[in-house]
Amino acid sequence: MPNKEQAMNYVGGQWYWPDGAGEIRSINPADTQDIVCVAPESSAKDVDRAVQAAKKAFAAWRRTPPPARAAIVRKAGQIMAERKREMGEMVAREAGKPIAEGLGDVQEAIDMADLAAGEGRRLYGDTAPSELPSKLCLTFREPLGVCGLITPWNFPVAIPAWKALHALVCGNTVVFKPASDTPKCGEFFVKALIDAGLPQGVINLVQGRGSTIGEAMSQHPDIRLISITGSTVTGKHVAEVCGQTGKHCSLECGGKNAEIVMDDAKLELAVEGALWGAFGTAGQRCTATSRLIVHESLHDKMVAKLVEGASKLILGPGLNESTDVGPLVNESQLKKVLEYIRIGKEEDKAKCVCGGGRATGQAVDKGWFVEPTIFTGVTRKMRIFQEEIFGPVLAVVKVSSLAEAVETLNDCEFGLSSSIYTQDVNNAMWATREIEAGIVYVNGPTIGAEVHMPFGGVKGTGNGHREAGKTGLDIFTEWKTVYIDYSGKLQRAQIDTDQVLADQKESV
Ligand code: UN1
Repeated sequence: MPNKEQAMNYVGGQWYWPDGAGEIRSINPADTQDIVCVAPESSAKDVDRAVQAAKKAFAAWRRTPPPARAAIVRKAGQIMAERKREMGEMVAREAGKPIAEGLGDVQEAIDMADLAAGEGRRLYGDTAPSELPSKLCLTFREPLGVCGLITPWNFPVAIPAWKALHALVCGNTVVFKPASDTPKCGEFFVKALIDAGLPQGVINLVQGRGSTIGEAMSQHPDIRLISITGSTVTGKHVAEVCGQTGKHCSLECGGKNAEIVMDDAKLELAVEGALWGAFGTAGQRCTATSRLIVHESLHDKMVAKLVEGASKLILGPGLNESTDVGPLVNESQLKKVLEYIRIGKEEDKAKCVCGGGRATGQAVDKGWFVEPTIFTGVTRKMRIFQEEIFGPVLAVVKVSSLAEAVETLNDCEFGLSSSIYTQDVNNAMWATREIEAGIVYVNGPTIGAEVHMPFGGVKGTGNGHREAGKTGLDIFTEWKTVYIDYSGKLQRAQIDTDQVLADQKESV
């Protein structure tokens, strides 16, 4: 293929293709004949090269005043705003998202630049009194060093931004591995930072497979933190390796998010929320609605409206303005989702009331499209209720009370996002307290997180960290505690404190 577009590595300020590296093809999932680019199958050697560059750059970057670091991040945000259309179109082409969602992805990165840049003038620490006279206690946030960032294809600009922009403002240097399905989007993101004036070696981009590059990053002794968004299986493995090599590790893994609809809910609103939550991004969001828990009094009406709404959704390439639902990202994902649909059809009592197969027709024949699919009669033990499918498949469960609804929602290994539709504030607040999830929406779908709020989940979804928000800073910094003694003598904590009180009494 002459003149084929390449997505290269960027290390120490140089773009390069590793000698003899194999090619990973980035394919437009809506038209598998369209090869977006090829990326190198980099090796552990490339990871090491990137880590050495990041280590070298760290010495100066950590001493750069945070407002100066933030100025570059702000500029990168402005550049992404200028390139929003071009980047959004690349998201639509490479990841298959409808163009409005592609633009939303880039907007989320711009928003994140705005948030992270502001932190350059905060990064607040604490001051505290000492138990001893003429002594002062302070805390400072310090960068960790080289951070390894492993990101998914489904938010190929936004999630790198969540991770990298906080990491950089905090003074870390970065080795970034984008998903092998979306190397070009990863490159576009890095280019915005380079063009904003980020010094050489501060961000390094290594393209390749997770099994090689992610593994080499997790193993590397000079990487201090791995932050990964991916499947629970991969996340757990990375956490194990990080444990063995003494790294920090922040995990953002699977979800099986549910929308609860109570008997007093505004039905149209709940239906709209479920359609957007379940079929937006073709169900390929960590926050997608994959379970719908409906009060029996509304169940039949709601299912009928959902089926009507789902069958009206327009499937097609993301670059078509009229598309509502794009393709699945790759062939193995297509096979996995179709397999789950097959399992659902065979599961006891579950009934496929909408979709249920690969989509066909002129607009979709060239790509990996699956029909928006709805199962009713689902019960808690079923695999389509319990397991993350990451596709346009919604499992509907009928319940008869709020307590049963919440118990049903919680009966699952994941805990990322959740939602409840009700007009009753008491029920909403009770559910908000009882739901086991990192995010709860009241009268809104399970998707729609904003960058200035903490993002993450409980149980199998993560390991206690929250990205974005102000909590993102905790992932990318360590605390340094400083005591300043200006008494001019040795003062012993915990021991001389009695003497301090005695001296105090004497002087009264
Ligand atoms: C993800 O699903 O991987 O709330 C991230 C949302 C988006 C972020 C989702 N703002 O759905």
